[in-house]
Amino acid sequence: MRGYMVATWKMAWDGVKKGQEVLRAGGSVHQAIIEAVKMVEDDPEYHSVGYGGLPNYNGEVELDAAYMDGDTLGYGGIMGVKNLKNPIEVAFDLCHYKRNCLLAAAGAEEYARKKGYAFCDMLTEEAYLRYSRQTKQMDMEKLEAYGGHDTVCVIGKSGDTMACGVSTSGLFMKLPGRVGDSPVIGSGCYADSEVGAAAATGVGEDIMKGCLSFSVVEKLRQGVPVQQACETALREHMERLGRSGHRPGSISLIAMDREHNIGAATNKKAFPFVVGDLERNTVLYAAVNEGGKMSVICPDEAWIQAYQGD
Ligand code: SD4
Repeated sequence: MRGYMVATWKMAWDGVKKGQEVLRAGGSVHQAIIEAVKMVEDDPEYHSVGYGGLPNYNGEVELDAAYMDGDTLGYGGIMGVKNLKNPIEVAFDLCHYKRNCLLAAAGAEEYARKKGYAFCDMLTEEAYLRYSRQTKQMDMEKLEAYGGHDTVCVIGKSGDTMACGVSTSGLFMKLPGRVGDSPVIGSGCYADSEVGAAAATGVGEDIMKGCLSFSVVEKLRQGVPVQQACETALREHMERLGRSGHRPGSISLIAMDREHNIGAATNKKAFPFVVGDLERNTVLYAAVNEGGKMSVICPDEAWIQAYQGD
């Protein structure tokens, strides 16, 4: 498949549609990506991004985000930030700087306040109820952060410019201060307009061990076709983790090359992703993994109805 935008999970559908409208109206690829991510951040229905994100062990929503401009290789990221309405805006802001482009916790919040970004209470009643039910059953000694994943990652291309934005509340019940792959350059995302862009969602600790987004982009640089680049990067990483005796959690990848070709791979059974295609349609696809053999399908209505995730 080929497209102008590709984004992780079914939840990105409305955002990709909005991003396409921005492009159609003459907006930049950066505006399109930011609008797409913000739609997911603002929607309380989605429990691992922005408002309504599930909290950490202390009941606080801690947010991570990143943005990479593939023309300049400018990279901005924030991590462990509380009560910031749209983390992606601040990550994008920071990608224009040569220094101080990755900010954590209080420092990132101070920067966002000074620049006038909106703050609000990001913990919804529903997220708090889920947290309360969970804490009753939990023993700190046995703490294992929730293994599901739904980070929103959006890659876009317009003209020759490629870019990528990522936003997440990380893993449910994570330890306070825990940071995953999402804001870490080359792990959660990477974009180089000369070559292509890639992004990852899943268990950050496992993704970071392979710097997986950078790994996919480097394969593109070597001339590997984009679908093969995603599959090979993931398979090699899984094999390496296997040799180390580590059993990784779920990992999924999306990528786009500079000819607008799109690839995706997952170690889950299925991983839905959304493409804003060259004919301006918004299309849901899924990478399906049957015993290590990957295929990309265009799911039918029954598949979509049966799908339980975000
Ligand atoms: C993380 N990669 O913090 C993120 C998790 C994720 O939905 O994808 N969450 O490790």
